[in-house]
Amino acid sequence: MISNFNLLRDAAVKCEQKRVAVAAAADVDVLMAVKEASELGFADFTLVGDAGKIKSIADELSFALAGVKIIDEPNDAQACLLAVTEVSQNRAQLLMKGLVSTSVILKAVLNKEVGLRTGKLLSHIAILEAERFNKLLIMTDGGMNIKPDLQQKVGLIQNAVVVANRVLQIDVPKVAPLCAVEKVNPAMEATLDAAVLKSMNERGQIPGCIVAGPLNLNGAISKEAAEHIGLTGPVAGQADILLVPNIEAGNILYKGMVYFAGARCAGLIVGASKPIILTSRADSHDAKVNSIAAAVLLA
Ligand code: COD
Repeated sequence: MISNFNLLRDAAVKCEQKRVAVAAAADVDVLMAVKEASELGFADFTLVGDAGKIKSIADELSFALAGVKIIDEPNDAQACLLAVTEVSQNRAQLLMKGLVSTSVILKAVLNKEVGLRTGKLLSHIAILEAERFNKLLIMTDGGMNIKPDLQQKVGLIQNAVVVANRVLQIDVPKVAPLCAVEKVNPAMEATLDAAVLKSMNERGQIPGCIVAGPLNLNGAISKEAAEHIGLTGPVAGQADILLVPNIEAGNILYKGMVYFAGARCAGLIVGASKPIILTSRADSHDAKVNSIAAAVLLA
């Protein structure tokens, strides 16, 4: 089991070398992350964006661009489509979001001609490392699916299980569909979905994991809290995957962990034919490098 980002980075270095296509790469923060990942030996890079700007930022960063391929395309939406095409034509094995809005790159990923659709649900995964926990937590979906229905929640769990298996090396992850309370309340839709997800898991409809719910956040991640509330079973207090009820809950939990608790993090989109490294401008340099490492392990 990979329990922290240092171990995760070590594992990424040992993986077979992959190439990452970066969409709209002309940005200092993005190129700093590319430089570090390239120096650490995680991957090679194809940078799509304004070539003049990319070269001048690289100069400022003393980044020699060794092994880097540049595709000149100053328009962001076009740069996303070209970067996606690099991946769909297998000239690169991973896609990374540069300085472009999330919805623009996601639309390129979903493009019917050149995109990376598989027929499966695409979803956002955050991996979080908080000082008080001696393991990495997976949280989904605070970045793509706005208000997932029950069927989409099944897809979110399935995508998260793949990340738990391949990136965190957890064979049978424990999944907590998060709610405000730990009992079914018909007025709270998330508790109804949680109970159904648990039942679907028990009947083999969501394999490869253990789902329990409804669970509140403390009941999901703290053994002491779970005991105090009287929650039993393998997931209570020990969840590996936190399934949030909607994008707002996920986004707030993610930013709360990072800003209040100083958590280290990584962000990915999964479910496409290849992993997508998706961090925002506000994410730290550490988060960007962690995300590249996590995607390399997933690929
Ligand atoms: N998985 C697979 N296919 C999808 C998904 C998905 N999650 N979402 C849409 N599709 C397919 C649909 O089946 C359809 O064929 C096509 O894509 C277009 O569907 P729409 O019209 O519902 O989707 P769009 O293009 O309007 O929006 C898709 C987005 C992902 C852009 C949208 O859901 C979105 O903006 N999500 C939030 C992204 C965001 O702002 N994140 C930032 C939070 S930090």
